[in-house]
Amino acid sequence: MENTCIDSLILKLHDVNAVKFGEYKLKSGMMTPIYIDLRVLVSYPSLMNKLSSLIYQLAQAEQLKFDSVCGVPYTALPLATIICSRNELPMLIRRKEAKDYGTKKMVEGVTRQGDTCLIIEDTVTTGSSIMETAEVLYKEGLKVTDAIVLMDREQGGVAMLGSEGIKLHPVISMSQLLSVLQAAGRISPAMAQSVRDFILDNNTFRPKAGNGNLSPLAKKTCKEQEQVLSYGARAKLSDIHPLGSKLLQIMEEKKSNLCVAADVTSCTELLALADTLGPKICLLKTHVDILEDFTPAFCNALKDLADKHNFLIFEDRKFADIGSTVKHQYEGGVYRISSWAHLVNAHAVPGPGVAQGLRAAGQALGRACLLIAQMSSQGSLATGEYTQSVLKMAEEQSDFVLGFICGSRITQKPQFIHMTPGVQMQAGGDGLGQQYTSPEEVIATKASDVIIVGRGILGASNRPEAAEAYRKAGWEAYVKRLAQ
Ligand code: S5P
Repeated sequence: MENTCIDSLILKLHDVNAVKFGEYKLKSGMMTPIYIDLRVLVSYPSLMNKLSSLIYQLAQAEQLKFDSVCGVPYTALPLATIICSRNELPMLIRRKEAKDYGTKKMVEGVTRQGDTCLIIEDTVTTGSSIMETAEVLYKEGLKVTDAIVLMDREQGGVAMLGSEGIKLHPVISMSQLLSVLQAAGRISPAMAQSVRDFILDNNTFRPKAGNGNLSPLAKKTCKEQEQVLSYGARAKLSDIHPLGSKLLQIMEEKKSNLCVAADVTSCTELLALADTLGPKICLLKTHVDILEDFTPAFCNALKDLADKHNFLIFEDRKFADIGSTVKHQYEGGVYRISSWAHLVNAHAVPGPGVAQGLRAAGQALGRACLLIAQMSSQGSLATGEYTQSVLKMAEEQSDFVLGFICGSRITQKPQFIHMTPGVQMQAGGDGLGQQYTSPEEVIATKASDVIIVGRGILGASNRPEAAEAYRKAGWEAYVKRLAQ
């Protein structure tokens, strides 16, 4: 392919504002100095034709073998249409939503078991959109070996798709785009460098791993995977949730990443626990519905202790209903959870509406929620693709979701706080499905941020002493992780 031809198309893309520089907020909430929006192409037919030709030329130059072509909806759909129409290639259309009548097909067009389909995409960051389309095609019995992308942001998409058996062929790379625009005087060397730094710092690919039920996504030590930031540094990130920032500050100040699971059944015992363990913890987790003598006065007393000892309150309610219902459950009923709990958590099973419902009641009060991405119990169904979908849901609602309940770090984005239950000094279980991992393993190896400990402390003859041992172990593991 002629480089000069690509160079002039890059300039043209800049002319039509398909590539913009400045401060843009991505869906994830992350700020980016470069924004690529190829949706505008439909208004520039001649540019569209040229780019489609380039894509097809690349398929030929790479001698790709395929029986049909599918564009990732929606932006790449017209590109695929032009390529298929011009070169008389069979095309497939992937539906984003199944029809609720008739065939309920997710793919339109003729599919034959074992055929190979070439995927076309406009821009790739993580590679997840191509993967989603590939998964729909796999369900139809098709194979996907290659994909072509017009613009690769070089943030890990090639590696991620490669690890899933799909070779990604970029027409234009981020590096090429930056050097052409810089050479043409469209952007300053400083701007080009700031974008390069951003791209380097925000590589999204993490190799998959599989050491046990709770760590399918992060097996390598965290240093190999991420630039490890201290809790204090993360508290100051521009895109962090204010409550996340507050929690990280508390952790840094109190040198504690310990959340105690105060699973006792009397208010008096719980308040006594909060008072004695308060100085050692960053977070106190409650199950308010197991209290036998709950009164609204208890909530006020707990709030006072949270202020006195500088910890946050996390009601482990695990909401799991439609938005409207969880809103009522959160702000109403006997417990009026939103009035006293800084944090709550939710299952992602109902879809994004669950966080929307909680946000509707909690955001104005400065509250936030955690999504349950993985569970510590044996045979948990929250693994693999489910966990990935939870991550996506959190990224889309990062103004209210500040982190996860999980077994190991599931994203390198430092604004998300990872909290891990099922923690005891000794490995083992409780005979009812709970599985325990040590503080060291959870923080230093699985790169989580907070250890949640219940019976490891509650079952000890001296609870404050046990809490101090867990605080120390969790903190030392964190210091070790920073130093790795
Ligand atoms: O996957 C999970 C999620 C949670 S929130 N596994 C858990 O054990 N939990 C909670 O953490 C559980 O409800 C309990 O309150 C605490 C663990 O308590 P422990 O006594 O087993 O340490």
